[in-house]
Amino acid sequence: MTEATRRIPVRTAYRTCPLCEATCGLEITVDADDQIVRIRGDQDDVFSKGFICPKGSTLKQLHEDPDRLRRPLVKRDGVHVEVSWDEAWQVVRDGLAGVIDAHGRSALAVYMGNPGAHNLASMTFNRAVNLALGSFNRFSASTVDQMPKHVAGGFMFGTGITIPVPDIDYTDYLLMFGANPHASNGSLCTAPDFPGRMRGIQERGGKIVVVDPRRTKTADASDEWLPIIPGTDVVFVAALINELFATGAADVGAHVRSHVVGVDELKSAVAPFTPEVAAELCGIDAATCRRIAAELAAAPTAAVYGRIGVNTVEFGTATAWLIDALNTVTGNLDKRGGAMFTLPAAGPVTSVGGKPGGSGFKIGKGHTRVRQYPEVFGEYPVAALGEEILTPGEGQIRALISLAGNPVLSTPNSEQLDKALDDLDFMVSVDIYLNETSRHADVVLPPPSQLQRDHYDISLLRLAVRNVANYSPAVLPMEDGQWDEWEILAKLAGILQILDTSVSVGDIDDLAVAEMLGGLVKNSSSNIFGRDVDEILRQLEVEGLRGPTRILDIMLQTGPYGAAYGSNPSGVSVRALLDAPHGIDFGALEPRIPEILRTPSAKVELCPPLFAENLSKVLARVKKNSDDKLLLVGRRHLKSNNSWMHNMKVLTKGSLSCTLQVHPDDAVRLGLSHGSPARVTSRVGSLVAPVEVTDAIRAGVVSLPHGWGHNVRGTKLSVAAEKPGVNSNILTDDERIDELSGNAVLNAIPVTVQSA
Ligand SMILES: Nc1nc2c(c(=O)[nH]1)N[C@H]1C(S)=C(S)[C@@H](COP(=O)(O)OP(=O)(O)OC[C@H]3O[C@@H](n4cnc5c(=O)[nH]c(N)nc54)[C@H](O)[C@@H]3O)O[C@H]1N2
Ligand SMILES: Nc1nc2c(c(=O)[nH]1)N[C@H]1C(S)=C(S)[C@@H](COP(=O)(O)OP(=O)(O)OC[C@H]3O[C@@H](n4cnc5c(=O)[nH]c(N)nc54)[C@H](O)[C@@H]3O)O[C@H]1N2
Ligand code: SF4
Ligand SMILES: [Mo]
Repeated sequence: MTEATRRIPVRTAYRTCPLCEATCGLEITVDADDQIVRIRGDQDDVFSKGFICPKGSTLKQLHEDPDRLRRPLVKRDGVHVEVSWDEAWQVVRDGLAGVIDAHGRSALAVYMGNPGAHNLASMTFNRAVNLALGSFNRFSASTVDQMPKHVAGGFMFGTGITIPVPDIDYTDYLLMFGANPHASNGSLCTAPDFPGRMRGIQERGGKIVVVDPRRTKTADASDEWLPIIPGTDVVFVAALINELFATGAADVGAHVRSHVVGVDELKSAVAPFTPEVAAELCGIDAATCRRIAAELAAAPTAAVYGRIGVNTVEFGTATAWLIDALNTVTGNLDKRGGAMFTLPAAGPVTSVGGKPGGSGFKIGKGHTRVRQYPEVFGEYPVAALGEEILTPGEGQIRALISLAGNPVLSTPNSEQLDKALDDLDFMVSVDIYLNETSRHADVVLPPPSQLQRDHYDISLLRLAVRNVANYSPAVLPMEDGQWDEWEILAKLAGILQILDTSVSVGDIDDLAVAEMLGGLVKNSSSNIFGRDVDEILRQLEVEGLRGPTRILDIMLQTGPYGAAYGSNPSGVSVRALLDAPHGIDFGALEPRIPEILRTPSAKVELCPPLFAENLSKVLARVKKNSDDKLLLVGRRHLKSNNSWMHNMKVLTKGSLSCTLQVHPDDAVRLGLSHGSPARVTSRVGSLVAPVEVTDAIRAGVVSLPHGWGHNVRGTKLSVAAEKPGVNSNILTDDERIDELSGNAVLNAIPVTVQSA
């Protein structure tokens, strides 16, 4: 008899999975001792309808993992030991005060990792930490990820978060660049059961084309695979647009015509990119390029979508821009079945009313010290973090606060960053594991497990293919003495601010709420404009809300479907969502232009001059690759999640997935055989990985997944250490970034490969 069958479930909880962007609803049964009995897909979830991947049910194993930290750790004589929270906070205060006394606040930095985007506490309280820092040294996983999309959206539509999503449930034609939703379950396109939704396109008689140097599962499930040379998509997309202009097929459509400017400028900008030029550089012949352009033009509706494989490259922003320009000139911007904008229940600013037009998107509010990289979307490129720590001089970073991040495995030239973290005077990690990054921290502050906190996907539901809201209260109670993640963040912010441990978490929470409500009652487009703040605070008190859930309630109530604290009794609030445990569906995406636009012109800027200028450099920089080098790309596996779920035995059992994929022709030429070790060397580093010979990759390209390399001392990851894999970011180059966004270049890395 298994353990699960012995346990008797006494209650069922519904909870959105926080592990990836798909936001699947989970049905979780719990026994009388608050032990998880079973986790499966929630059939009644309004969005995911029962879909679940192999990771979803491992929230149980994650919660029960003996390696997951329960108490704060402090490093003493090089070894981490458990201490009380009071002791930990004192060490935090003293460490920060020491660095500030010696070097000033410009020596402080923060790094925010990916799980923060899936976490209600981080979404509402990371801001307090950032503000209290008193330095501009903010870094995050966004610059190894989607920053190009923020910049493209910012200049084209007016805010960094105005990012269109492919309307996959209604489209007739999906053209995907550098995305593998069969492994990732989709990204910047929140769509639980992405594979099922792809099948839906085909069942409706539509077509899916995948552009990827690897023949992924997604490519296999599609109608056509175009094995492009890595790093060249910018040329191919420009050529598609050029071809549409050349054949007279380019047309933004009557529905947005009066709201789009820059069509002629776009036409000139892409003029050098003929299908013949694309064929030479991208490895996709001119006839195919012309045919795809014609298919896009002819399809009743079409959506073009690009993700990691085209975001983390040298021309990531230009590619992201051109993809949405392509959506526009095929008449598919803001049209059902095309590229559309979500109207989320909770934020951002474009969802709480207001007119088109605004101050627009700007970059360069500050510059990094060493290489003068401009600030983008409130932060600096994480590729520069290592050099900012290691390079002496005024403003050198001496202390780091790492919030839910593992940059040692996830950012470029990670051996350099590993050294840099060793060199710091003080480091704090807020993390559930002692891993490759947090092992450097003087203090590690562990939040409770994913099942012990309230959840709402603020950021991912802003990018969903339907307008959906879903709130889940914590499934399991906290243990005695545990600190919730928002309390940790608020306390950290308070200590940063006044360098005193007596600061009260409740005061910081109250301050944040007062500031938020104060702004809303003065905003004439808000649904609580002119209302009395105290009256609303009293309502919140009656509901017994505090922390992130109180802030969420304000966002929901003042959002587009909001209850507005009594003015719209049938509207949405935390209470309303508690009464709807499977979520509320507000329907399919609806057109939002011009209301959503916040550019100074109040128009869609189809050809921002900065982007056109960047595009003009492409042909000089994107060269044919020399024959002695191979191009390294990354990949994801369904049962892995960036760097941090390799301690779950249920996910890592079976053959090791951290292999170097090599095409059979390259294997023969280089004398490599399946399973044998190969040495891979780039400008910055070298490693040895086992070879996987496969024809599911373009010749001349090799692939390693990221997030591995768990064989370092001083961590507590007993399962992951058994199958450590290698860290692919030893090979990626911190000196190569997309100059418009500061995004790291993680794909199309020139490497040499030899038998080891
Ligand atoms: N070569 C290459 N590198 C890549 C990529 C690639 O495609 N190729 N992808 C990039 C992308 S898209 C991303 S998003 C980044 C990710 O980069 P990071 O965000 O730096 O790394 P993660 O692996 O997500 O690690 C998250 C950390 O948060 C901890 N954690 C998990 N849940 C919680 C929580 O609820 N609270 C707290 N406080 N901590 C938590 C984990 O233990 C882990 O230490 O990696 C990037 N790196
Ligand atoms: N199972 C699982 N799911 C995840 C994650 C995970 O680690 N594991 N991570 C989550 C995160 S943080 C993110 S950001 C998303 C990312 O979600 P996706 O963007 O779907 O990421 P990948 O699955 O890495 O797919 C990227 C694809 O780009 C291809 N590629 C590489 N270089 C190029 C290029 O130059 N041109 C083109 N056209 N293609 C290229 C790669 O071969 C790969 O197939 O996934 C999320 N979901
Ligand atoms: S697809 Fe993503 S959200 Fe859904 S169960 Fe898997 S990890 Fe969780
Ligand atoms: Mo990511």
